[in-house]
Parts: sequence; structure tokens; C-alpha cells
Amino acid sequence: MILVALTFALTASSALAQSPAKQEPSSLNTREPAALRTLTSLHQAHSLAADEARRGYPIHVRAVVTYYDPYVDSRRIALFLHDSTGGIYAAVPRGIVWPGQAPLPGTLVDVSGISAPGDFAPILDQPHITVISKSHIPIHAKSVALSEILTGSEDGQWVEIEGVVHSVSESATHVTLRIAMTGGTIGATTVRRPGVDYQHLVDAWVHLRGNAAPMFNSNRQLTGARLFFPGLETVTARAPGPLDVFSLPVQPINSLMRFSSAAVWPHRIHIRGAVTTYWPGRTLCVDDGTEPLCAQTSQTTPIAAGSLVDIAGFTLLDGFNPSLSDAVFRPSPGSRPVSPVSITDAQALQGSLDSALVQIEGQLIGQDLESADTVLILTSGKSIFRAVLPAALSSAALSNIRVGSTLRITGVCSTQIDAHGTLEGYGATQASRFWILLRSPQDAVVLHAPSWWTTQRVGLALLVSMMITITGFVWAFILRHRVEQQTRELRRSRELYRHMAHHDALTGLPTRVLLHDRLQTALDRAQRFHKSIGLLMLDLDKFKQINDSLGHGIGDRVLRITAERLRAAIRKTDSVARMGGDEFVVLLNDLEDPSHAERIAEKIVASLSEPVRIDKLQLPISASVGVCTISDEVVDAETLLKRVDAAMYRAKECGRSCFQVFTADMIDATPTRPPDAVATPTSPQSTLLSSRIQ
Ligand code: GH3
Ligand code: MG
Repeated sequence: MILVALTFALTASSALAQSPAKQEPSSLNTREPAALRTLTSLHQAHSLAADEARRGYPIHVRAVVTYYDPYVDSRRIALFLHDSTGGIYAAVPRGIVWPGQAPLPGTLVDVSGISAPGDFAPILDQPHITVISKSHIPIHAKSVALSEILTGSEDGQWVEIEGVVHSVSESATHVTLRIAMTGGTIGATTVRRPGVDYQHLVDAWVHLRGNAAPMFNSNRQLTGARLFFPGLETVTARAPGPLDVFSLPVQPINSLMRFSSAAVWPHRIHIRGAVTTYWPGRTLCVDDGTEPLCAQTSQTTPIAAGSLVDIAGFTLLDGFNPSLSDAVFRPSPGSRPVSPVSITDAQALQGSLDSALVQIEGQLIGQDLESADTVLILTSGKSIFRAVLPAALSSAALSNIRVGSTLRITGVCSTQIDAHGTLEGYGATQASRFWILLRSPQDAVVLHAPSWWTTQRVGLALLVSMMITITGFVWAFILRHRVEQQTRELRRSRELYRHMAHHDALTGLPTRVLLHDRLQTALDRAQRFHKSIGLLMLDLDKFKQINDSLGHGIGDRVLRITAERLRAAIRKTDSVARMGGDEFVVLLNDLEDPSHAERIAEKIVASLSEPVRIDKLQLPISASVGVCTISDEVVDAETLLKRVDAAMYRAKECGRSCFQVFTADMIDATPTRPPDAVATPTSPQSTLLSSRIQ
């Protein structure tokens, strides 16, 4: 073999440009880089504990590339290497420029790099790759079971598995085979090569060599496993699938998965039945007259309910009845509509109706809003079950059915196995719950809509009425409070107005109106009880002069002082009123002796003759008083007032500052106010200006 040594200039990383001896493997080992020994086998490198790997041990090996993938990891180019001791994943920086051809699988290379902990197991980081020669992909590989791969111990190793290819999915860059092994399925991925037929592998029993790779979480824990294989050159079909799967004999569904001592590795089987439910790209359920069956399919070919179809798929132990996985189908001539069977929840839970077209009544209790499909949750009998329709087949009407409605649901019954209960028992499969797979929105028929009065609404109505009642009470209370307040205010102002109407604002004495009332009352009492009353009318003398010379303000104060003196001069049972101007009336009730009136008049004249002191002024004042008493005589108030008025004028005539008792002749004499001239030169006001207090 000619060794052609090609050294690739790795331009992506400056670290990669350094020679292994000079480079510092990682920031963590900068303290003692010389102390780390160089690892010379992939087994040594892959066996490091994570903390050790993190120290960045130098690695220098000669190995064969078993996988090269620039697409699968956006962070770097995925490379698997294999030497005689084992295998490892090498993380090649993206952006690298290979001077020649990339080191594709089967290339013998000289690799220098450092250890790193990787996402799950140690990897070879920052590889400096030198192609030595074109070699060959390792022929021998350790044969492993799925359970071994799933321990993670085979990480990065070159292994061989055995199984039947259930499906081949192709993307723009990759091809993934789903291979059913003993104990489960595993995905095996390779970089897609244009023009290569991968689909012929479906249903083939194959041996496949590839690199075991982990699936992991952020905590570097294993969550699954897969294989990366270089290409079809490492896949050997021991038993290829049939060229035309539909040429296989049609098997009755009820014969599937029955005991046979000659049962071999499960290849695809071929059945034929009438379509009961079809969810394009997901599920196709049929009934062949012996038993119903549902198949998982990615096919989306339009097909009508009731029409016959040929289905080929891998038998799957997934429910009470066998089902098919990775199924393909094609229409078959003819049709046979299948009628739904009416069932109860108890019948659904017996399991024999699994995959059958059924009809069941239930009450809607809610919807699973988190599901991408429309999922109605219903109760029936003692069970809660779900009715499911893919979003693509659904409608708003189905989602808008009101909770509490009674529905008739038609669809395929999917009975779920109670794995725990079944294991505990003698082997007979037990059901835990069931679902109904709807065919269309019309499969949920509302038989009875719920009453508008739900518990929630009744509660709400009660709450609202309570609030209204409480608001009414509060409002009534506030209104009543306001009415009481306003009534009080009205009463107060009415009393104020009445008081104002009956009392003089300047002196606070009763007015003519009130005096008139009181006088009438006093006259009535006097007549009934044969008592005497006395009435005095007095008028200040020459009061105008005070006003004119000293102003109305002083005049007002004189009037107030006059009122106070009059109040002081009478008993509490008597009344004094201001009739207007400087004229006052005193009503003396229940006079024991009419002469008492004269004494009081005398007292008043004396009292009002006292000079008034206002600020620095000393004003001489006086009043003229008319007196009239009534004993047994029947007289009205007006007459009495006229009489006392006449007497008062007589007092004026008599020179003022005196009182005069009414006599009948005074009425005859015309009661005219005497002229000012009548005032004697010695009247108090004549000396007004000279009486200022110094
Ligand atoms: P006479 O001795 O004849 O009674 O003389 P007089 O100046 O007192 O005359 P008269 O009683 O007719 O005049 C009363 C004056 O009282 C007339 C008016 O200017 C004055 N007067 C009336 N009401 C008020 C008032 O409320 N305040 C003041 N300051 N003066 C008033
Ligand atoms: Mg007067």
C-alpha cells in the first residue's frame, strides 16, 4: 500500500495550527501541561473519566475514519474514528478547509488532538488530521444487542446490529433506517448519497455496522441511543423484503399474532379490510369481517370510509387487538360499509371492541385545550373517556359544544391496556381506559344541550341579586339619612324664618305681629279668668335728632339699649315688642291691680331717662309712655292698641319723658303726633351736643 501523506492546513483554529507538543490543550491544564502524558490509543482516550478528559490530555493516534458528517451537528463536523483498540467521536471545527478531499469513511488518518468530556462520553477535541492513505472501513465489528447499546457503554464504538428495517425516512442531507431489533427499535443514520435507493431496505432483515452514538440531556445523562453508519456498504440484507408486499397472501386479521411454533422474525403482513376511520398521515382503521384493526401510517392518499383497502405493515403489540406500524396501503376494488355498534363504557373496557367502530353516549365535561388535536372529555357510566379528532379534520362547531351537553359519539374504540393490572394477573389483558377516534366533526352529535342555568350561573345570579339588595339597602339608608338631614335643615330654617318674621332683627324683641297675637291671647285669658291686663306704648323722645346728628349706627345702639332696659323693667310673664322705629309696646299680663301698670310705666320712664353711654358719648334720652289697662271690659286688640297709642300721644303732648293713662276723652281728641315745637327747651335732646363725655 502506498502511503500518501497529505498534511491538511487546518485554518479554522489557531490552536489547531500549533504542533501538538507546543499547544496548550485547555485552559484548565495550563498549570502543569507537561505532566499530562500523551494518549496513543482511542481506548485510552475514550476511557477517561469526565474530569480527566476535561484536563485536555494530548492524544496522538492513527485511525480509520468510520463516519464523516458535516450536517448533523451545527456546532462542528461529526467524525468517528476507529483503531484497533476502540472508537471515539472527533469534533472537527466548522469552517475548516480541507486541502484535498475531506477524510471520508475508509480513510486512514494520523490525528493529534486533546481529550474533552463531550456531551456524554469523552471525545477527541481540536483534531489535527493528516491523511495517510485510503484504507477500508473495518469489516469486523462487535455484535451488540439493543440492550447493550442502551447502557451507553458502546458509545463511539464500531458495532454491528441485526434487525428488520421497518421504515426508511429520507431528508435532504440524511437517511434514517428505523430498525426493529430484539427488544425495540433503533434509528441508524447516514449521510444521504444522491441517486442511491434506500427504500428497497424496507422489510429487509439486515446486519448493519456503524458507530454507536448517544442521545443525552444537558446533564450528560443518556436518554437513548442511535447509530451513525457510513453508507450502504456496511448494510447487509440477510433476507430482503418482498419486491411487492401486496403480492403476499392476505391474512385474516383475527389470525394475526396467534400461536405458531414456526413464527419467525416479524416481517410485514398483508391484510384487506373496509375503512372505518382514516386520519391521513397517522392512522387507518379497517374491519375485514373477522376483526377490526388500526394501522399507523404516514401515507396521506385520499380514501373514503367503507372502501376496501390493502394494507401492509409490521404487527405491533400496542392494544387489545394487534395493530400495524409503518403501514402502507392501496385501494382495493369494492366497498363494504361498516356500521357502528352501540356500546356502554363497561363494554368498551372489556377490550374486545378495541379498534372497532362503536357508538357511545356521554356527557361533555371539558376539553383538553393543550392538545393539538380536538379532544373532548366525556363521562359515561363510571368512566371518563376522550373523543379525539385531528386538528386538520376538526371544526369550530366541535370545539364549541357546551360543557354539560349529552353527546352521541361515533368512532373507533381504542382501548388502552392496564399494563400493571395485566402483569399482576394471570395474563389476560386488562383495560385501564378507552378513547374514541372520531372520523369527522359530525361524529359528535348533541342529543341534549345543558340547561342555561348552570351552577356557576345560578351562583352568579345569586351574587348579583345579593349585591343589588345590599346596594338598595345602602342607598335607602343614605337616602333616609339625607332626607332626615334636609328635613332638619328645613325645620331649622323654617324656625329661623319664623323667628325672623316674629322678631325684630335689631333688638331681638317680638314684632308687631307677635305682639298682636300675644295681646289677643292675653285679652282672651283676661276675659275668661277675669284678670286685668295692662298695655304700655312708649316712643323715644326726639330720637330723630340722635340719628341726624350722630348717625344711624348710634341710633341703632340706642334702640338696642332701650330694648334691654325695657326687658329689665318687666316680669318674665310680660312681653315687650318693638312696633317699629323708636316705638315699643309692653304687655303686662295678669295684673292684680290696674294701678300696677302705672308703676311700671313710671319705672320705665325713669329707666329710659337714664343717659345712654356709647363709646365716649353720654346721650341723654327719654321716652313718652301711654298706659291703658283692661279689667272686665271686652275689648279687642286693635282697640286697645289705639287707646294706648292715644295715651302715648297724650304723654308727648304733655311734654314728653312722662306717662299718661288712657282716658276716653283721648280718643275723641285727634291723636296727632305733636310737633317738635312742643318739646320744652329743657328736653334732654336740646342739650345733646353739650353732653359729650370728655
Ligand atoms: P318725637 O319725640 O315726636 O317722637 O320725636 P322723634 O324725633 O322721636 O320723632 P319720631 O318718633 O316720629 O321719629 C322716629 C325716628 O326714628 C324716625 C326715624 O329716622 C328713626 N328710626 C326709625 N327706625 C329706625 C331704626 O331702625 N334705626 C334708627 N337708628 N333710627 C330709626
Ligand atoms: Mg320718637
